[in-house]
Amino acid sequence: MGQHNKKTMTIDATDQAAGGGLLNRRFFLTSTLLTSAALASAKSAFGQEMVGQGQEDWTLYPGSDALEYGELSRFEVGRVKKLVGEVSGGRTATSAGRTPHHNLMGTITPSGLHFEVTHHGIPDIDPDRHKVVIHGMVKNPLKFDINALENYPTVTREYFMECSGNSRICYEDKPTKQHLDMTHGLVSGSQWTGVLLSTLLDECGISKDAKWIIAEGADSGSLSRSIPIDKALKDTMIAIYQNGERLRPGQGYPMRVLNPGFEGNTSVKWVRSLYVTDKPVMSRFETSKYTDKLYDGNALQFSLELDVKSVITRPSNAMSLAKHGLYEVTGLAWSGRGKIARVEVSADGGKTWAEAAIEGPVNSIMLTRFRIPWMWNGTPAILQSRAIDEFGRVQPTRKELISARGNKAFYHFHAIHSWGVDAKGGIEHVYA
Ligand SMILES: Nc1nc2c(c(=O)[nH]1)N[C@H]1C(S)=C(S)[C@@H](COP(=O)(O)O)O[C@H]1N2
Ligand SMILES: [Mo]
Repeated sequence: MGQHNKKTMTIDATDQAAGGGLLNRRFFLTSTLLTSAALASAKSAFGQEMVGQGQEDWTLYPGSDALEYGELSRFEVGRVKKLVGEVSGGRTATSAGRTPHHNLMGTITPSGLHFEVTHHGIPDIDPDRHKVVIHGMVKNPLKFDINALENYPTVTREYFMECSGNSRICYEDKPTKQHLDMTHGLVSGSQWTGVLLSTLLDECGISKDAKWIIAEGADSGSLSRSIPIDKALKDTMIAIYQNGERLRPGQGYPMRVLNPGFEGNTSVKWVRSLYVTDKPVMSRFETSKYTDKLYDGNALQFSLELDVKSVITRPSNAMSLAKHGLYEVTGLAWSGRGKIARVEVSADGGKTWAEAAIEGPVNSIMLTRFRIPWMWNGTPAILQSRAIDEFGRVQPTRKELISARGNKAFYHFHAIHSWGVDAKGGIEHVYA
């Protein structure tokens, strides 16, 4: 370690970090790779040699004008969310768009690719006619529109959002042929700006007997959820901006609740009422949905905090390995309780593990990117990642999770995910 100076493709014993070809996470820092593509040369406008550049069409004519709102390159238009609708009584009940993490890098999900779950459709809200009212066990009930909210001190923080139904397909008996968007597309990361709910509650003056806040949305089904008062006073935010812009309609325009690290359903979009009370409301979304059935048929309610979880996004099953050689294995890790402390990667189905490099700064309750070099020599492999958070919570194996949660479990799947790589470089979801 530390001995290698800019070496090329030679790998020795000190580079090996675990079985199956996983290399030390510092390998990329100390080595350069030989690229085999031969470089052709051309001349620039000023006559300099321009290695590897031809005189393509776009260099010969003026391009198009600037746009009022930028858009994707026309060569990138297929990189979209995966839409899934659930039909009930002849109309779409729940509709979801899932983030294609296999196409993305970094930790901020572009707003247009942030996952969306809507149980009653996306309302078309005029911000001049929308208000949120804080009432119930308070001294002064108050109403805020978006302009009023903007006059309060705001905070800007990065948080992931995850639906507790994310990865539920992985509870099923057989691995899925669907891509990463169907197994892990209900989690995204954003930079959110808004007003802390504690700031607003402080102005309303809540009763000392207050225990819950019932948040209700202005969508046609008035989705409502009960938020424990401790959470509301700690870090719940009324978000009005996402990644520097006003919220997108699908994310709750013009204002939403954001409960960092809690299951996504509690982050009520299009929020219009915050009712301070001493008991939970027992709404449809905390009784018939978003509860956890146990072995004995009883159900756990209010399992709100999300677990520690990770997934390898590249390589994954929407792609294949074209040739033997050096790859970067990368993915995302997150914890509903705090920071990711460590991520380990295995190429042999969990027999041996190597520590991945974590790309900082690591934010609390936010997606964290990890990466590790991997030399694939053509032998079948099983790639896995295992996240550990700052509280020592370790992502379990699928077997461990199912034996702890029971076979009736549906939400909060967070076990280690396995990608099987065959001798031809094909990649499939497997259970290992
Ligand atoms: N009013 C309202 N809020 C809602 C929903 C909804 O259907 N209506 N869906 C919830 C669910 S199930 C999740 S997972 C998150 C998703 O937030 P996002 O769509 O911004 O990713 O919003 C929650 N808030
Ligand atoms: Mo959800």
